[in-house]
Amino acid sequence: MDLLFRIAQEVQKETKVRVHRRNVEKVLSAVLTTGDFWKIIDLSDIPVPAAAEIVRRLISEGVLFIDDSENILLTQKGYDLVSELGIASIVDHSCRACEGRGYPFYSDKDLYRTFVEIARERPSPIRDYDQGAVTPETTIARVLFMDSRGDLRNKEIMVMGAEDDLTGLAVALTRKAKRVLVIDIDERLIDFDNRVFRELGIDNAEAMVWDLRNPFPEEMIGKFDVFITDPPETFAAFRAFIGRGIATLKEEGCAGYFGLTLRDSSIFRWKEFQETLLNEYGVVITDIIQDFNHYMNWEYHPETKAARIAPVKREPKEIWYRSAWYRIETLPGFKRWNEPISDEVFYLDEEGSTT
Ligand code: SPD
Repeated sequence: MDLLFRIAQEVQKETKVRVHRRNVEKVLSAVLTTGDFWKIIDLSDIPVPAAAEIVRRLISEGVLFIDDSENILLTQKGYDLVSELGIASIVDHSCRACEGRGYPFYSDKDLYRTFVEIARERPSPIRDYDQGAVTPETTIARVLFMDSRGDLRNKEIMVMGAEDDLTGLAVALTRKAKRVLVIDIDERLIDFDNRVFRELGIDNAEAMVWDLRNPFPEEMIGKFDVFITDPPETFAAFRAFIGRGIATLKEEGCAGYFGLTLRDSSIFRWKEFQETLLNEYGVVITDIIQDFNHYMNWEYHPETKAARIAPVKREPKEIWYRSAWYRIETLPGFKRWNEPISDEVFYLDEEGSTT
C-alpha cells in the first residue's frame, strides 16, 4: 500500500479527524517550505491534531526528523520520497499589499488609524470563550469588504459573539450604518464598546451581553440587513452563531459574514457546514476568501490541547492561524434557526484544539 495513503488511514483512526492522502502530501510540501510546525499547519490547511499525527508518523517512517532548534526537516529518505512522488514546495503569488484579501486596509487610512488608536486599550483574549483577535488590518478589511458589497451604508447590522475582533466597533466608527447592535458573552468587550460609543457620541450603536447558546427573543428576529460573526468550529457553535445570525435577517437578499478555519475543522466538516447552509437554511454562498482573517497569537496557547499534542515545544512566533471569510445571502424561503443549544460540545471537539 502507498505510504502516504497508509499514513492518512492511520492518522484518521488515531485522531478521529478525517484526512485523505493528499493532506499528507501537502504536509510534505509544507515541510519543504518551512521547518516551523505552526507554519506547516498554516500551509497544510488541516486541523492541528491531524498535522501533529502526520508529522509524528512521518518521523517514525524515517521521512522527517526534528533538529536541535525544533525545526521539522526531511531526511535523505524524505528527499528521495518527495522527488519520486513529484511533491513540490508551496508557492504564494497572493498580493503582498492587501495580504491576499483583495480589500487593502489602507483604502480608508483615517478609519484604520482611528481604529488602531482605540484598539490599543482593548481587553486581552481569554481562553474561556475561544477568543483570539484578528489583526487590525483584518478588521478594517472586513468593513471595507462589506462596504464594497453594499452591506454597510444605511444598513441595520448585527455583530454577534466575536467582538474580541472589535468588528462591531469598526463598523460603528464608519458612522455609515443605520444601526449597529453588538452582542457578546464577554462583559469586558461590551463595556469597552459602550464606553467608546459614549465618548465618541456614536448614538446609533449599542453593545449588549448575550450568550448565543440561548435563543434570541422575538424582537431580534428578522430585524437586521446584515450579520457578522466568527464562530468556534463545532456544529453546536455553527448553529448558535450562524443559524441564529440568519434568523436575525429581514428578508431575502440580506447578507451574513463569518469566518471558518481549517486549523480547527477539516474540509470534510466544511462540506457539512456548506450543506447545512444550502439545504437546511436556504442561503447561498456568494464569497469564500481563503486566509482573509489573520489571528494574532494568544497568550493562553501553552494551556491548549494544540500545544500539548504538538511534536515541538516551540511556541508560534508568526501568524499561523488564519480563516476564510464567507459571505452568504438569503434566498426566498430561507429558514430562521433559533433553537436552544443543549450540546455540551460548544468550543472543542476532536477536530478543534486551540481553545
Ligand atoms: N482559540 C484560537 C483563536 C480562535 C479564534 N476563533 C476563530 C474562529 C474561526 N471561525
